[in-house]
Amino acid sequence: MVNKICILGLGYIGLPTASIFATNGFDVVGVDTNPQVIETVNRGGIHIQEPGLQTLVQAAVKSGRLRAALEVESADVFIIAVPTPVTKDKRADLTFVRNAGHMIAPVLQRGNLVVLESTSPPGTCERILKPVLEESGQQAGKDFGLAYCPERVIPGRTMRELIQNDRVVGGIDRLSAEAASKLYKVFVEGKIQLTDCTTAEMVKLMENTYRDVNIALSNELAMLCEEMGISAWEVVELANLHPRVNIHLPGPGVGGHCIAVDPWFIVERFPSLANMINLGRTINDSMPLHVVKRLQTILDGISSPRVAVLGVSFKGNIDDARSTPALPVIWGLEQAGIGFTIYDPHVRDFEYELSTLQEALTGADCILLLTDHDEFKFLYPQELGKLMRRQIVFDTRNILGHELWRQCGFTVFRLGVGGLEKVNINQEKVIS
Ligand code: SAJ
Repeated sequence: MVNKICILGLGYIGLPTASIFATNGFDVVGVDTNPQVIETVNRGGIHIQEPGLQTLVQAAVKSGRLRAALEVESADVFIIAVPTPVTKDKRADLTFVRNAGHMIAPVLQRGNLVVLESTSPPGTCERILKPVLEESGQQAGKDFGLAYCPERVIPGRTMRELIQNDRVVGGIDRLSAEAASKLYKVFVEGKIQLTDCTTAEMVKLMENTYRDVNIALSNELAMLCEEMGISAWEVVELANLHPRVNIHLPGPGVGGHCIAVDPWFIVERFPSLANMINLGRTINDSMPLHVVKRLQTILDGISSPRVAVLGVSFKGNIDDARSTPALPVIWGLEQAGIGFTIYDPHVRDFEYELSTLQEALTGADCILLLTDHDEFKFLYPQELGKLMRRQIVFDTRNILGHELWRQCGFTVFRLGVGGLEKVNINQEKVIS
């Protein structure tokens, strides 16, 4: 009988999961190493912006069923939802997972269940977490259950998707998988599929790797179309009319903490086998440089060019600029001696100074759009153009109304669309 759950890691997965279990009648202790997080949660607050989370945490804490603490306590179930970052040399950093195991081992009791949720390299449960937990003198499978149950939610829809999405549960043995499945059935409305730990670990990695490789295919298509003088956006749109085709969209690079990270966990384990996965990462990580090189061609002939960078978060309509492809693009501008200003309607915290839209555009020769924020779809080129020294726009997300921008005097370039207009800024437009 499960009454008490201890969740290690109160991040964008741990805190929503803790609040959902607490509001479903369990006593939940949320453990985090950050005292500010503990203080915030215990007063019913949140440190993560996620629709619906504040209400749930407030109710859970008020009911007395959710408590945050710095130390792990004995419980019936332990859920590990700690970060698994990738290092600079593209290796999985499992320090937090190991530390979680070492914190649980001293209080682990016979009949307990331990569930790892963090995205991890294949074999982490079997080879890393299991031995650490068995330092308790108990044996996984025989004395306590051990399972792997990854999340598959998208920020902004976490609360809904944690409940509605199907889930995969991998057990160190059948009983562990069934115990974990029974636990998640408390709130999961989707199907729960049972398998073993390593398969479940690989399922999570392949979900994101599929997307990364698909985006790399689209980015390679973009470079081909630039050579051919056609539009990759049109090719993707028309090819996806095929009922079994789903080509993703090109972009200036792949950011975020998942799609750009998870494939490396496979490459690290199988460097000589995971060739396509490795190449996908290489292609996506080459896009910022491709954008800078294309921009240099566009600005060729302009003395002391200045660019207004629009959007630096790693994807549209969020404020997260950590691991954003905009950063290597900006480094490229610096190396190419291209001046720049930056405007982002959502990001407040960034390595470079952020301007207002007006400040960013004033005196600029070219707009470089890097993030697909909805706000940018409603920019009015007539007014913006008056602020600029030259009216050029390089849209790497294909979200602007290009005909309107052209009618307002802009020369429009797009990632993945080549050869349509090679403009010598100081002379006549040359259609190649
Ligand atoms: N991107 C493209 N082309 C595309 C799609 C995305 O260039 O066609 C770029 C985006 O601009 C961005 C990056 O890829 O830079 C990743 O964007 P994303 O929205 O696909 O991915 P994330 O990082 O938001 O993925 C999240 C992850 N979940 C959490 O962060 C909790 C991931 O584990 C999920 O699998 C994913 O959502 C999801 O969609 O399920």
